[in-house]
Amino acid sequence: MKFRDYTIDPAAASMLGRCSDQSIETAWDRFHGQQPQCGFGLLGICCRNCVQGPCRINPFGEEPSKGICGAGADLIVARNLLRGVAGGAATHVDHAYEAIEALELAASGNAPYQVRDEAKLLAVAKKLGIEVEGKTSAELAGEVAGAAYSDFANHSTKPMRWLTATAPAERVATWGKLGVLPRNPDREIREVLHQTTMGVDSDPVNLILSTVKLGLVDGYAGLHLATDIQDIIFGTPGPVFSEANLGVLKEDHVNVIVHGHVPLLSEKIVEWARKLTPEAEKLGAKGIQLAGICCTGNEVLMRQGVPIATNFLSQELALATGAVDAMVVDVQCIMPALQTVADCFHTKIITTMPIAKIPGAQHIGFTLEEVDARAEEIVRTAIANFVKRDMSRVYIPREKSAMVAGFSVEAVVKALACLDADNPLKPLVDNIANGNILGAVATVGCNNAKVTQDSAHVTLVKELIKENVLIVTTGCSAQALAKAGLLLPEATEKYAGETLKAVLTAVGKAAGLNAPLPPVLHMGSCVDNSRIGDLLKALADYLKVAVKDLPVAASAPEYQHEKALAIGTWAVALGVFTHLGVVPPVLGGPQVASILTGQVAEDLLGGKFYVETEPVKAAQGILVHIRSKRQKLGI
Ligand code: BF8
Ligand code: SF4
Repeated sequence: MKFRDYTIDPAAASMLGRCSDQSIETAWDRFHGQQPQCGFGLLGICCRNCVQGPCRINPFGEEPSKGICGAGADLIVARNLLRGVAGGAATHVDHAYEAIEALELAASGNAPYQVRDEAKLLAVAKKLGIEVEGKTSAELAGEVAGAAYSDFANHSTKPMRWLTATAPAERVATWGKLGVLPRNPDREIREVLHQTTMGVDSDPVNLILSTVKLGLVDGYAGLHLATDIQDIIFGTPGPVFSEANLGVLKEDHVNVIVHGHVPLLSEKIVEWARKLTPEAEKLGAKGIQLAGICCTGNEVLMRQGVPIATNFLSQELALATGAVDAMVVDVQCIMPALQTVADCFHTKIITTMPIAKIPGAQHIGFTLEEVDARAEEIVRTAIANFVKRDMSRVYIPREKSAMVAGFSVEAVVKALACLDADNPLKPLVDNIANGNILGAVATVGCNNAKVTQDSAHVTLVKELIKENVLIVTTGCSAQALAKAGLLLPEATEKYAGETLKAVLTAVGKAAGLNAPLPPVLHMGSCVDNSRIGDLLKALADYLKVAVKDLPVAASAPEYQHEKALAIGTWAVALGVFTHLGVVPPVLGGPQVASILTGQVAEDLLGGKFYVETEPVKAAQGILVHIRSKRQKLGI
């Protein structure tokens, strides 16, 4: 069946069959409609930065070798990449900024958010050097929000405070020497938009350094800031049981899907869905079934146990079940095509953010101050829409997989403390040192229509855990692995190498689970890649080495978004060997490509990009890297 080439997810494959029968167009159809894709674009050598263009460079060494202004291939590639990374960083920074606003309003009692995690508030305040003694949590929350704002109001040349408070000291020194320490996130994003316009920077190397700087903006003013503040407001996740895949939707329930990235609204929707369940029952539903897609889904999974409906590439397929009464979207990764699919059914798409509207969708704009009223309105709208559902057109695939999620660093440390209360990281480090755990790999990022959905995530992970590599995961990668049943103790039994299995079994037993820990630990949404950064820092500090010396790697096997380029750049800047399973649009610039994937990046940063589209080969490349790091550490 052709849909097997499209996805390895059986629920998605069966929905694709239904869509085809009903002439519902999906991203896969449009992907085929785009073939062949533009070779200049794929190589990154098309420039539209001024209206003399577009200019294209001949990739075969013939003319034209320069744009009208004289820009060559490497310059065009470097500028395009930097703009992409700036776009990615802007999303995360904007997301984090809203979280600060919510914390500030919570502190002043002007919005219905609270400090749910006092311990995290104290930890964040202390890392920022804020005096905590004798202060109420509202005072402290106000000061932490103030410290976050101060980065955005930094008009000096001092580096961002959130970065210097969070990043390993060795890294801060390295980045300082390279001149890439960001000052103010807004200023850096503005500056690179300036830098990349026609007739400003024509030095590809200088542009790459700015790309690294923007990666740091992403890592600290985006990812870290968002996670830190969201944990303070909504709580730091701990282990939670849930389910993933379209089978979580229920025929006899009001089905509401939350999709996007920002938990400030979706957390409230969870609250209101619980409160308004009797209203749904009055209309004949058995209850309200919430489910998530993309990172808003991960946020409410990690903290509330809300199941995952599906991941990025199959978002339209969730609507094609005909069973979704409302899909509530905020920002990022929301396909514009959703409304077209919703129009085939009774489904309401509800947009909620001023910067993310969809023609034809219902807009219920939310503000932090009035979030409760809007969340209530949204859930009531979904309930009212339930009665309009045409049950004869409902088809919900049965597939769903159980999973364990919620592995914040705090939760991992707590589980390890069951083995060694005084020194929780010791059992982990000892088992890495003695080779029971060969290393650790973070699989992150998206789906991409260029890759059979979920196949690269799942294949890569199975190859690695078989070789005793522990996996941590976030984003749509985590959702792919959840659907494939890899976030379960049974997956340890079935797929993990013998020594990894023994370690996970011992930790699981000590933590009172009566089963091994899963071989893949779900650490959250894409902004929660910050948690992986924190884990690496903790391990490096414990071992008294730099992050770049650890036997670890990162992988984005099926990434699509500019955000993934930004996160990947941050990972490389941290010193992490970072695999990309989709070729980034840089190959048309040989100098740029060789800097990013070669010795220069490694010499300057300790990390580099590794591009390999075949997941089994990618796993082998990652294993070679991990083994070489072990050898250098003498373990
Ligand atoms: O921020 S993994 S498809 S949902 S971009 Fe988007 Fe990619 Fe999914 Fe989360 Ni991350
Ligand atoms: Fe062409 Fe230069 Fe304008 Fe780009 S900036 S479109 S290369 S003239």
